[in-house]
Amino acid sequence: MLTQKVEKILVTQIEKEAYSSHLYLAMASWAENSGFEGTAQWLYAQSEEEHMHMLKFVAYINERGGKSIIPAIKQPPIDYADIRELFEQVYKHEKYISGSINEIVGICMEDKDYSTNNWIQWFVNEQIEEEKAVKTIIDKLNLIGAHSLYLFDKDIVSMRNTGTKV
Ligand code: OFO
Repeated sequence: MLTQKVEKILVTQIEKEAYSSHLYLAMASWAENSGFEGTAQWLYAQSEEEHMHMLKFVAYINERGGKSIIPAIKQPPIDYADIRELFEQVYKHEKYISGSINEIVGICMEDKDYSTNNWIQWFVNEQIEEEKAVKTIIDKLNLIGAHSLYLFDKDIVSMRNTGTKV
């Protein structure tokens, strides 16, 4: 059984994961319309992954006797100045999500909910991987000039195709 505090923070996370999926979907659409097909593919895949994260929270809360609430999702930004700004926003968002996951760990410890603490560790590790992947992309962008963006975009596709965690 979940404590009230643990249930409340897990339900809040459903909305955050749903928004992540929505945000990356909007970014994918922007990238597609801006000619960055590889980046669009990467972002569509990220959006699906975030949707799966949301479902994990829904299932876990219900399994543990809580009540999952499916929230309204706010409108993500429509436009970006350029591809660099887009990835900076992804990085900022992932760091924000890592902070939320850490808060969940904190509440689990306070309420001595060691089962949920154990369950949430998957997300702790996932966030390390996601932050690392986005940081790698930003590092690549910082190394190249504008004329090389086409090659960069192809490189992002290969990151997905070779199974590099993104
Ligand atoms: Fe960005 O990964 Fe969900 O939690």
